[in-house]
Amino acid sequence: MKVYNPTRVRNVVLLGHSGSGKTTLAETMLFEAGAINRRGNIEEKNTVSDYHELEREKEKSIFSSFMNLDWRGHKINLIDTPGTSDYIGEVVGALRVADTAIFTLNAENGVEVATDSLWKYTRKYNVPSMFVVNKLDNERSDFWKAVEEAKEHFGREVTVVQYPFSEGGDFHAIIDVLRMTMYEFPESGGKPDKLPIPDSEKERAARLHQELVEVIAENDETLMDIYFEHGELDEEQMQKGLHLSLVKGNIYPLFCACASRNMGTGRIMGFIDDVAPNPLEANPPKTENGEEFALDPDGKPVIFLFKTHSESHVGDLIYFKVYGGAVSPGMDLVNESNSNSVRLGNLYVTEGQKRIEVPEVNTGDIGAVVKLKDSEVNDTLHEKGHAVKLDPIHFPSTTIRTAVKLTKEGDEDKLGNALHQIHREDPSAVIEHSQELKQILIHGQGEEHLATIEHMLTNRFNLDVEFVTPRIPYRETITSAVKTQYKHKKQSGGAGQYAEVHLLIEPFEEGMPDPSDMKVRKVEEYELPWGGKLVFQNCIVGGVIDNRFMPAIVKGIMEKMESGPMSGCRSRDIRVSVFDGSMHSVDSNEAAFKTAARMAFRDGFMKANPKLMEPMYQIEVTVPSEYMGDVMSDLGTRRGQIQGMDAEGALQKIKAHVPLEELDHYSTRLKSMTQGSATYTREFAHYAPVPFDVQERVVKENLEPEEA
Ligand SMILES: Nc1nc2c(ncn2[C@@H]2O[C@H](COP(=O)(O)OP(=O)(O)OP(=O)(O)O)[C@@H](O)[C@H]2O)c(=O)[nH]1
Ligand SMILES: [Mg+2]
Repeated sequence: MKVYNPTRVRNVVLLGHSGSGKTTLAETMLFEAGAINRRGNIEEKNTVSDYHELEREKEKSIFSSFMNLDWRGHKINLIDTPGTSDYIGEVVGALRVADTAIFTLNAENGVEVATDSLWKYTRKYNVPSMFVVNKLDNERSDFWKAVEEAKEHFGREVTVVQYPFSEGGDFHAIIDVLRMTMYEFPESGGKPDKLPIPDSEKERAARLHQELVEVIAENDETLMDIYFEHGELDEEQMQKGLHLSLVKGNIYPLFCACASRNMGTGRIMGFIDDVAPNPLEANPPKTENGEEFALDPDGKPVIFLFKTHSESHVGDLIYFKVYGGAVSPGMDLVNESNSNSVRLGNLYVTEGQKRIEVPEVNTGDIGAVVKLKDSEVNDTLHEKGHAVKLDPIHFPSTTIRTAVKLTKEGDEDKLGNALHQIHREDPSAVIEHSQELKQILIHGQGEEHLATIEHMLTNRFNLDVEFVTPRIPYRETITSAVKTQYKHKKQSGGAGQYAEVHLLIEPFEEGMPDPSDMKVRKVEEYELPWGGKLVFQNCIVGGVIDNRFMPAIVKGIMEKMESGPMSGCRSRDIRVSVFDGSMHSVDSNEAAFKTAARMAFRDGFMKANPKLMEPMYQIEVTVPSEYMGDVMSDLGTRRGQIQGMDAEGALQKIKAHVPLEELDHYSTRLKSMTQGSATYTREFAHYAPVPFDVQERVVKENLEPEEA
């Protein structure tokens, strides 16, 4: 395997709605470039990219896969990503290391839902982008409609470089308005003949050529001058202009292909070689502190880990991009996240599942390494004494959660390890071991994402699991102030137990005044690990309870707050003032005061008009206007409170507060209500009182009687 100079490397990510042909396009490119000698396809389940068992079963991509090919002396690293929105975690990692994005559009459907949402990511990362309208052989193919839609959604920067001479079953030739040539393909695809543009198309081709020249000239003063003077740019000038415009995001060139019949990929790869930016020219990454980090091929080695993948018999394969210098096996680097020194083992480039050992990976290039100690996605590795930490990949917040339960006991550790590994490989799946809910939760990106995780737990990790509805982390609080007391007295055999406490229990609010009939001697404020506060005030007069018993009293209260008096859920935002009580010279001890405080608190709490609170989430739904009414009325049935609405082009954004309980399966419902065209994000907002019927139900379900 050759080692390439950074200027000859192109990192290209394929993006687009599921089924638009990314995997097929990648396969065709590999074949055309001679990286494989047999062209697989989705139906026969033998593509290089979709090599996982589950991908073959479902006939779609689930993971990003990394391939590389040589096209005329350039190394093109191709990253094929899944188009299903549930696997967005796979896409954001790939986008972080790509220097060019190719969006595939299905010629039959034009711009689809995922195209829109993926587009937003490329804008966020400033990745130069181009389009390939694929499936032009489809009977319902409508190239010009797809172009119109692309311009509507992504702007007039979408510029036609190629269009089909004819579409549907008769598709066999592409007119290229950059080269002003027609490419005519043999029946089986492959290398086309270059022909003059037929007379019938001359006018249209000339007009589109002119448009292209103008867009290019617009973005460069020198070229503009040449254009004014000569009324034309030559091919070299066009390429230079296209390159500058592409890097600046002033043009999104659009090409044609029929991936399954092997037509059009050669020209696209040529364009990537000649026009797409090399890793030194694309937007530099930022450091963790937001400073730009320029790639220096002659500098000290720096690598960024962006993907972990586990292969049987190999263990974790970690993909990295080199952001400075060059790395080779045996090199010692420091992992900036944990300051550990790590030695690089064998280095590879991959062709889907196949690993090819390489002696070195240069700046800008992508490689993979096995058995890298104590390292994971988002770590930066650098030479000792040359510390740098690159901005991590920001994975999207999750939209769905489930609880996972073992169907038989005894596999707890195995389940824990499996979930840890799943998160390592896919940080967009978040695992939560909730002590509070006594459940293990998996948070993910959609129903299909969770189903894939379940499949992995069952098939890859051989676990018998069940996904069940997660409990809701309710909170308890009180709404009025009460005074309460409890005397704990026990005489059993030897030493007895004695403690008496009198408490004032009030709903806590910031800035509330001291109790009017007490003198506060000491205030302690506790931030509760589950949110909210406990404020404890010592108002004892005349030393009726020793100071040394105060911590035990707090402990007793805290215990009851952790397992709330009303429903066993956690309590919050309460002020307790201990103002009276008594002790016994022999029988009083910490345990006795803890019990007395716990019981007094419990009794008082129940008399203080307790209220159950539920977590409210701030959600933001993005939906085409025509489904707006349906989404709004559905939110009404979910006890949603609309906070606001905003128009964004043809889309509407709805902001609302919705109880977590009502968000179970919301992403699925939203998809089915809007034919998959709506997306949503969610984030915890605050706690709010639950309706009376919910409170009654939860209390009944959870309350266990308690003895002192
Ligand atoms: N007629 C026709 N079918 C194609 C073409 N390209 C791909 N297909 C078919 O379209 C289907 C989807 O293709 P994929 O390559 O899996 O699409 P993808 O974009 O990778 O989809 P995801 O992996 O789900 O994101 C498969 O059945 C392909 O055989 C094409 O140019 N013409
Ligand atoms: Mg695919």
